[in-house]
Amino acid sequence: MLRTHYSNEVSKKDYGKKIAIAGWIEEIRNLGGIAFIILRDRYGRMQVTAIKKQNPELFKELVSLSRESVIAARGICQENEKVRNGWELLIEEMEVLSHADTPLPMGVVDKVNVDFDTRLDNRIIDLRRDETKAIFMIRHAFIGFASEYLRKKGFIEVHTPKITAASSEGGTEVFRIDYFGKPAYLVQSPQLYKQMLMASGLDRVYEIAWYFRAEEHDTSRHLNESTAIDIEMAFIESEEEVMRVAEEMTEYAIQKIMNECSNELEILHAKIDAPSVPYPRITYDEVVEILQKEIDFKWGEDLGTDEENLLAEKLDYELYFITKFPVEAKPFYAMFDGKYARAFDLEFKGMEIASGAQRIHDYELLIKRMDELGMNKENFADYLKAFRYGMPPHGGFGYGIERFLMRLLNLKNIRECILFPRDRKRLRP
Ligand code: AMO
Repeated sequence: MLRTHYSNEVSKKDYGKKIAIAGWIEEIRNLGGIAFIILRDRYGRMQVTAIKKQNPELFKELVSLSRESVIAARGICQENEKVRNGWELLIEEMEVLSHADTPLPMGVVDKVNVDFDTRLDNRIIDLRRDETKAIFMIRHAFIGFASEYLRKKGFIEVHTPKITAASSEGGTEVFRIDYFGKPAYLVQSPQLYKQMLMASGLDRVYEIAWYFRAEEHDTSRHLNESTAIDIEMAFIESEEEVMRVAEEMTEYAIQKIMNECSNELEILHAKIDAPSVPYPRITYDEVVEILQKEIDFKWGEDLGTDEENLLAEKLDYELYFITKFPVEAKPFYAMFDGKYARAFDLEFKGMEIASGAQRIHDYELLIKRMDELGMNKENFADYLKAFRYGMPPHGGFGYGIERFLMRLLNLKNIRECILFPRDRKRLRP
C-alpha cells in the first residue's frame, strides 16, 4: 500500500508506529546531517524528517528531488511538538512515484502573485494551492447540498441532451455544430427539455446542467460554457412556489456550507451572512422607480451591470428577488399577466444568479406567443408536441453555479469558479 494514512488521519495512537504517507514535495530544507521535507496531500501537509547517518543513500536521493515530485514515504510516526500537526515521519523507505520537471511554470506556495492567466494556463498546478482547492471543495459542497434539498422536496435528477436541433433562449447566441452533415446546436439551457418533462408525470425534476452560449461578452461574470442547477415543477399556481424553492435551496445550502466548510471559508477569508427566507421581493416597477431617481432609465429596458450595481447600493439586503418583469424582457415561454411576465430574477449582491418563471402551458397561447414573436414553430415541433397531449401548469428556474459561488465567496472573476473556463479567448486547457 502506498499510503496508510492521509495527513489528517494520523492521531496519537499512531505515534511510535510505522505508517506510510504519500504526496507532493512542497519544500526541502537540507541542514546537512538532517533534512526536513514538507509533503502535501489532499488534506494538508506533513513533515518528513530524514537523518543522513541513518541512511545516507536515501538521504541523498530525497534531498536531490525537485519540488512537486511525488513520493510515498514509510517510517516511524513520531510525536514532535515543534511541527504544526504535532508529529513527523522519520523516513526509512521511499518510493519516488513521479519526478517534477524544473522550473515549475508557477509556484504552489510562493507568496508572489501569479497572474490569473498563468494560473489558468497551469490550472492543475493552480489546484494544488489551498485557495483554489477550497473554491472547488465549496463548489462540490454547494452542488451536494442543493441536490440534497431538492431531493428532499421530491425532485428527481435528470440529464437532458446537450446537442439539439433547436435553441431555447434566442437564436443568435448558439454554438453551431456539424451533426453528421446536418446543422445542430449545443444547448443554451435545458429549458425546452425540462418543460417537456412536465408533461411526463414526473412533476418535479432538476438537472446539474451545462449551458453553452456563444455570447461575445468579455466580462468577469460571463462564461461561454457555464453550469447551472435547473429545476422544473408542475401543478403550480404561480411563480411564487418556484421562488420559494429557489430561496429555500439557497438558504439550506448556505447554512450547510457555513457548518461544514469552515476550513475552506477561512482559507478564502470569506465571511458569510446567511439571510433567512423569505428573501425580499421587489417588482420591476419598483426597481424602475428607484433607478429613475438616479439615472436616465426607461420602463421596459433590461437591467445591465450598472443598473444592478446601483440598485444593490440602494437596497439594504444581499439576496432579493426582482419580480414582474415586462413581457418583452423575458423569453417566449414565460407566462404573463397583461404587460407583466410571471418571471423573476434572484439577485445576490447586485448580480443575477438565477432566473425563472411560471411558463405558458396552454398550447394555443404558446402558439400565439411564438407567432407574435415571429418564431419558426417548425424548429420547435418536438417541444410543442409535448403541450398537445396534457400539460399541467408549471414553472422553474436556472441557477448559475459559478455566479452563486462568485458572490458567496466574494471572488472578482467568475473564471475562479469553474475548473477550465471557456471564454471568447480561452479554449485551453
Ligand atoms: P438565464 O439565461 O437567465 O435563464 O440563465 C440562468 C442563470 O444562469 C447563469 N448564466 C450564466 N452564468 C455565466 N455565464 C453566462 N454566460 C451565463 N448565462 C446564464 C446566470 C443566470 O441567472 N432557461 C432560463 C432559466 C429558467 O427560466 O428556468 C435561463 O436559461 O446565473
